[in-house]
Amino acid sequence: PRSVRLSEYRPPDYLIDQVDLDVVLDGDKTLVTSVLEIRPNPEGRSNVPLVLDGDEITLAGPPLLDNDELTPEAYVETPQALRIHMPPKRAFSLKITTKLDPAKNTKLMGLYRSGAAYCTQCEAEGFRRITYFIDRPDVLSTYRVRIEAGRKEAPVLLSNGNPVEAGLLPNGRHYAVWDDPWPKPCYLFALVGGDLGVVRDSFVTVSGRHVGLAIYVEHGKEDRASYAMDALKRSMKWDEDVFGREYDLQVFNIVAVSDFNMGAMENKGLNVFNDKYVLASGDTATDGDYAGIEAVIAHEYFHNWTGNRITCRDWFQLCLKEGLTVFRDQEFTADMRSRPVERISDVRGLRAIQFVEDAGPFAHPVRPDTYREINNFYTATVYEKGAEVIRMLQALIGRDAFRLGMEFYFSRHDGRAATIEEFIACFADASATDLSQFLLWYSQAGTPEVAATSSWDEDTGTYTLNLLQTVPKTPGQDIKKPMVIPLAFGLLGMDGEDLPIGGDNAESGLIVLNKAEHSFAFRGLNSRPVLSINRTFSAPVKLTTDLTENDLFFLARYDSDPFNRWQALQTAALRVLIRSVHAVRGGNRPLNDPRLAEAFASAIADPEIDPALLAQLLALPSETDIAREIGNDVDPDAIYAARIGLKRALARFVRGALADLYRGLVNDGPYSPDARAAGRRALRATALDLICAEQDDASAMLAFAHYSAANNMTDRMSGLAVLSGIDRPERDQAFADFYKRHKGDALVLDKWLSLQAVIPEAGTLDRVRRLMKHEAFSMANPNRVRALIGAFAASNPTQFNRADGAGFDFLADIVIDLDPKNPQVAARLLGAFRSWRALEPGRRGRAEFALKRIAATDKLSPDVSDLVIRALA
Ligand code: HT7
Ligand code: ZN
Repeated sequence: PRSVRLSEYRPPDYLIDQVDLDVVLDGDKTLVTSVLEIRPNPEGRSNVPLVLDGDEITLAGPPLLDNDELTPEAYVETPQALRIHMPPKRAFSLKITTKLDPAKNTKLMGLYRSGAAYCTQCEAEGFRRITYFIDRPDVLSTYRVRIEAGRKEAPVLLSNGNPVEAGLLPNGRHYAVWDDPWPKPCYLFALVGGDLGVVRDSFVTVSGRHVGLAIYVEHGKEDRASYAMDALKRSMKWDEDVFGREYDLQVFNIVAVSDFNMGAMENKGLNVFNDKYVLASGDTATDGDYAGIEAVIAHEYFHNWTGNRITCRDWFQLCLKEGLTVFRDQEFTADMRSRPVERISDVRGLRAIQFVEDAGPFAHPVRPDTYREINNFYTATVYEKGAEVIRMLQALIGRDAFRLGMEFYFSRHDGRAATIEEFIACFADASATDLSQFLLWYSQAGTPEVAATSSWDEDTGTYTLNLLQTVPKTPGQDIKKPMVIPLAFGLLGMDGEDLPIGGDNAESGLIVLNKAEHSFAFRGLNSRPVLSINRTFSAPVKLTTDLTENDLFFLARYDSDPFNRWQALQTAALRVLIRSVHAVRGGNRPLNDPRLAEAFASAIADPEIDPALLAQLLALPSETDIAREIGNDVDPDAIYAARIGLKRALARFVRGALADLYRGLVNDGPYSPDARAAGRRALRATALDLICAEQDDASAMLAFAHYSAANNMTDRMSGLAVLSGIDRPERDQAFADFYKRHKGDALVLDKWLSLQAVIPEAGTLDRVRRLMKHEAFSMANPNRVRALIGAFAASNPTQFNRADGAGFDFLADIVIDLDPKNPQVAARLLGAFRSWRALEPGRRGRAEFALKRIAATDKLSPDVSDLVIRALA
């Protein structure tokens, strides 16, 4: 596929001010008639053909220009484009009709069928699969949409904006008309027609306007939509309170569908959701699912301003809406739940996925400057690192200037398609700061590494901190410039209290490192302090320090920043684990460190620590964390052995305290998904996991008892998750019981598929193959594919990376098979190869072989071919 480059951006030659769509939903005879009000763009080229994008579509007849049929010589049609050779040099209308077969659309882009509904997905380039159009985000139009369908087949007819008309038609058909007054790019267009249940509510905006809210779900699932509705109302209120953003239509509709390529989509006034992010009840969803629903509902709602009212000029600017909106949803969750716990879980996710992406063949800047397939850039770098960049901006200029900058952004760019430069200029103006160096965060890929070393002068009481930054090479970027790195910090005295900080630019507790190397001196101290740096993870960097392990345990106990208490324990544990991996590879037993066990014991004994935070403190770094820290010549089996070995040693040391903790957290009351109750369940699950680390008969019994006693899905799943790692009869018994209980409930059975896919045992690949034939699995549904195959590839490091290469071969077969049907989902699976070069040579060779086999396959989609090319480059 051809590359698109940011440097080659040109404004569109034509603009489309108004779109009138008439959609007749009728199975394989579905017709879409669009009337476009087009005019030459004064900022574009003149006297050039009008080229409308298309993708796998055909015209039902000749186009009409100002109501006159075009002659065959006046235009050319291909499935990829409709070209009008010599359009008028004035405003004109163009009428186009296309014929579609939604049921045959397995790519789930454009207009397709999901269960009892016709639905659409247009971001990034799906609108061109519905009708020919100038499919780019800087062409903004108002839309009026008439939908017609059979009344029985599709009693619900929805589109963007406000409902303006509806009525009955002969032959059991009916229609509805929707009008969206807000100009939008076509990627925000949506339409739904189907037989769906609905839950309704309402919201009164800050200025007193009444908004009708509705969530449409599969019939019979209405009672599972109440948490999503509650999250929606809280999101609407929060955006008014915190960002001064009011909703701007008479209705806000959400539709949950079961076939969806991603999580959800922010179409104006008509969000379409993967049902996984809408449906929840205590019996079917875990606390994690509830948290996911809250975050995704908020995220899509917040797009109404950051994405919809102000959109992106081009797809290179994707982080303009996505990074900013992730930042907003993370802040929302922090306000709704525990700020430190949210920060820890966001950072865990960032490191597990984005840091790995940034260190491998798929590394790219937060704002990429070239792409072959835009669908491959909906990445952790654009989303999560994009959010970190916004958070750093807030840290650098302060909260007040940040809010003012956001106000500038909303007022300057409302109704427009903007760029990162325009966005950053708002904050430069609001803070009177030069942010040109800060822009490097958008253009330089790779995770910066900061080395902090210190010296202490007893005579003068001066503590000197030296900071050195380097940014590693990434594909296409060998030479890097120093970045602006805001590091929140504190110095702890011997009693564990924060010392008042004097000295070089340190009054605010923030060091801004903007050179390759810089020293900061702190004078007038009585004794050598202990440094707590990158508090709250103020910058997304890899930090190394000269802190001793005793310093780390001191921080774990006393740091006033809960994030860094957690970080100190993680760092200490990682040091032990890495030494242990070397020991295991050398044929020795896994290592442990009694000081770590003591730190665990003292955290458990500390009544000040809330359960959700304690659960995080007691969770060891993941296998991915360890692999990332090791960096190369990675042996996943040795990592697994080191980690389980340490877990067992720690659990033995604090066994009594864990048992008390586990017993003390039991709750027989009714299930509530609130953060406090969820935190207690999370801690109880962590305790169970540690107690059962031996994976012996007693562990199997306890985990089975936990599973059996559960009165909600969270507890049931934590029991089953622990059991899944224990090869005892109770495991199969519990899996069979779970299936019987939830047979027919696809979303719940996804959990069942995933847990089996991540069992770290040699038989798992065969189990996955067997499960692919199970009635609970379907290759046509993205959630099922992700639950079974995605979980195996992304979350089972020992079995996906099997030394014999069978895991890689399996995934390659799946990708090759799925690619023609759903290239987006196939390409996403390839993410599992994001760090294949870091593996030890044997596995690396086998991964390369599998990737080359995919690369050699005929007729690969742009999605898959782009990724294999980059993986192998
Ligand atoms: N903006 C949405 C992205 C999305 C998407 C992109 C490509 C293909 C299918 C898709 N479905 C949704 C979701 C979001 O970030 O809010
Ligand atoms: Zn988004």
